[in-house]
Amino acid sequence: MKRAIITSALPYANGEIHLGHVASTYLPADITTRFLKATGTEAYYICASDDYGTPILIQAEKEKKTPEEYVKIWNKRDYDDFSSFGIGFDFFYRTSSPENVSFVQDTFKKLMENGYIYEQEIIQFYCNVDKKFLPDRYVIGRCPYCKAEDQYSDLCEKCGRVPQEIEEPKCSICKNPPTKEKTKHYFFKLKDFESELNQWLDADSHLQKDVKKYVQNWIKDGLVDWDITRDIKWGVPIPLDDAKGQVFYGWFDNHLAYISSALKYLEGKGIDGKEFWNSADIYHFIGKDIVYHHYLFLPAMRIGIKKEFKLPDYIPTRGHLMLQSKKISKSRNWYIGLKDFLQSYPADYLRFYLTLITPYSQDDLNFDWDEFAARINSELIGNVGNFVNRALGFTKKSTGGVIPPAENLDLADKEAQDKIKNLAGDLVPLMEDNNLDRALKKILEFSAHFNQYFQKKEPWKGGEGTNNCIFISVNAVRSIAISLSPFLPESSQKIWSQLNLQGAVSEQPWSSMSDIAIKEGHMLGEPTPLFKKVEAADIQVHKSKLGK
Ligand code: B3M
Ligand code: ZN
Repeated sequence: MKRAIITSALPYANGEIHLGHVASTYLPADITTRFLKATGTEAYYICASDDYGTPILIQAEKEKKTPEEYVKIWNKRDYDDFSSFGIGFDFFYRTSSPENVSFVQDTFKKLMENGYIYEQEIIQFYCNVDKKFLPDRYVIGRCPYCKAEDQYSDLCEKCGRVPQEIEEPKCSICKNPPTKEKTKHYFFKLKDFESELNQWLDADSHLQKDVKKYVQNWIKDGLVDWDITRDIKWGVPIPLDDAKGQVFYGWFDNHLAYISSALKYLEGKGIDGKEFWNSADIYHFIGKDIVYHHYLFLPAMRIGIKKEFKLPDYIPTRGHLMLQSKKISKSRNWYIGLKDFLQSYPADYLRFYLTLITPYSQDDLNFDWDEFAARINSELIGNVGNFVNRALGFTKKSTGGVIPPAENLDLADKEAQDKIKNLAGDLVPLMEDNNLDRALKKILEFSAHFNQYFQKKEPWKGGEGTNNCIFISVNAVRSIAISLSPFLPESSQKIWSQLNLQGAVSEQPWSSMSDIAIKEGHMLGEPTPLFKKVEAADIQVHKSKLGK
């Protein structure tokens, strides 16, 4: 049996999940996991909240909570929001788990034994009022490049650059100018891995070519070693006596939670986690902003511990979601929270629309309210919903829901049957190559074909081909249910129930969508409309809320 572990970038336990998060990462990972399960792969979808880092500590302090309390709230909220969106994690854990903490510390010790860690004194901002070092977001000031005021010392949000040295620095807590103090930090020798990283990038044929190319250009320009130390209290403690309470940088520990969480889950099931990991296909789904970390830092660390855990096979990388053609921004209220969205529309509407607009590439995508309404109304409801309801409703009306026999197929019937027989095979390469948008469009073509077939056959006239039309159409509805199951888990199960078929649609083998499995004499369930139209007036309201 084939095996797979699927992960998606770990959400910071620091604010709600919004549409930008799910489009590029969680949804494609979820669809892929469901597909792999349907094709008989022993696949597990593992995720966790990313609990450490200065922004989280600062926010917890502002809200007068301990960081532990603070991340616990977001861990639960994120998981709940994902679940209402139909994201079916097999396990959702946290980077602050005891298992991850010890896994990170062990990994560090191994890297040290293998000669990839060194110490170096650096100069760091220090606040004499708050009596602490001020890494990253603890310092604000003027961007030396674009001169924007009030930017963080580790990232200018205006121009997107990482300031070498911020101008007129201030402590972000008390606003006083910091001093500079010496501190000793541990560094990871990323530079040592240039040639091995190149080899791995060359050899892994599943990685996207364009991403590979720019990552290899970075390597050509020369990599710099990573400062993996932070002088704060919130993080994985550096397990050395002279580390003076320092912790690891969040990007040192977070991706190790892919492994530690998988081990925890697998071992809970009585599976040898390491053996499973090393015999599985490893997928890490990410957005393009964290390419550096996943194509360089993560594999280098795995190589550094002698590939005790194998490197990723797939790192599906997608672009950013724009909203009404503008960059998503929480502070300008130009964003849509996942929870809010799901209070207005079913999860499957969003899954449908986002899948259609999200290619397997670095291109940015755009959520547009009017386009959302148009595509739900015409493609989901007008095409799929219409065919399913027509085929099942007509059968119910004309035969009481009993499937009649098929005999003497004409050309159109045969062509229709061939479509059913080819569907699973047509979809497999698209799904395997991560072209989920194209796979969904194929299913829509299939449904459109059957709408036309039904229309041409005019079964309501009760002519000769009526029984064949019913028989084949109902079987096509079954194929649609199975093929849509990874994309639209809720709606496909509804279709399945209306067909009165046993078990869950998600448990059906992928290839079985191409069987003519509904036989003469089968009795249908109760056909009811699957979807409700998206109203233009509501869309106006949603649009008017943005930016306010
Ligand atoms: N927590 C979120 C981000 O930068 C970050 C991902 C961690 S993946 C190991 O998108
Ligand atoms: Zn700037």
